[in-house]
Amino acid sequence: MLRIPHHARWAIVVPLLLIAAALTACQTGVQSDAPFTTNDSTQAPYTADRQTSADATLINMTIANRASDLARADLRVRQGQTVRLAFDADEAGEIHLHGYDLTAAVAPGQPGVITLDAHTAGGFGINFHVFAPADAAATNGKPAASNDSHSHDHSSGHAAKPESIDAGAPIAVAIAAQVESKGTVDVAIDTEAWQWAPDQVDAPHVPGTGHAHIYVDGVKISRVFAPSYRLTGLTPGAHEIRVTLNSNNHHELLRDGLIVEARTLVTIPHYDITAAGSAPDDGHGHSSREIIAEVHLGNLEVYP
Ligand SMILES: [Cu+2]
Repeated sequence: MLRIPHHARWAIVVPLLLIAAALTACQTGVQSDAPFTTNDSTQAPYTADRQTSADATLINMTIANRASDLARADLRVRQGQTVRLAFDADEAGEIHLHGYDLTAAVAPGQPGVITLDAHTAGGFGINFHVFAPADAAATNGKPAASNDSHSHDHSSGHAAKPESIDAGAPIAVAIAAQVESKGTVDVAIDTEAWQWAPDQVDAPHVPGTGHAHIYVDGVKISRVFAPSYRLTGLTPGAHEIRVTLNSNNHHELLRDGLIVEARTLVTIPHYDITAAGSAPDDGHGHSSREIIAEVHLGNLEVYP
């Protein structure tokens, strides 16, 4: 991979892709590997797990071991269509559709989706960025909790970590993270079939009630007793936020055998962590992330 600035790189590569696409289009008549029809979107020359309708094309990609399960022909769409790319990954990271310059965060159990109006023909790289984990050695790498902090961390306490138990109710959780300035993130927690029970902490399990636990990059930060939580002190870069719903006695809860949890990736813009009050952001969210792997998953080929 060329080590030149992100935007400069695309100033070079996009024109090349457009030229390549033009050349490819000229050769469509003699290509034998992957038929492409321009007059009937329901004729389905595709082999992947996808559906095509008159106005939208849905493509589902599964990423395992940093590789895509889709063949080249599966990533062909017609110019002018609305395209919905859904990514299921076994590792947290970010999908980047080059050219259109669209991104989506993915994590295990949390698919990422990129929706685009394929107005421009060409071949557009789909890359998977994997970010460095939080630096456990750095003292500022550990985010601080600003509320609901408990001195007693029951995940590393005297007793063994409680086993997961069945929720006993059709509970569900979803989270939305709002990145504020200087390493602060507001996390909104949306629950179904669930009552927050802050006064019942440590009491026996009551189906459909309890509290939550919040983690950053796999490290437990705090118990949560309300549908919003403010994280502070996150370092610049990418972080995974995870929230589990827990019984009063701190078991992780299972629904249909799966832990009831929600995850999301956030990117903290650069700010000066040693001098509070200084200008926090260079305005370019990509600049501070340390990408430890960039995997090319394929090209979205938009045909005229
Ligand atoms: Cu707990």
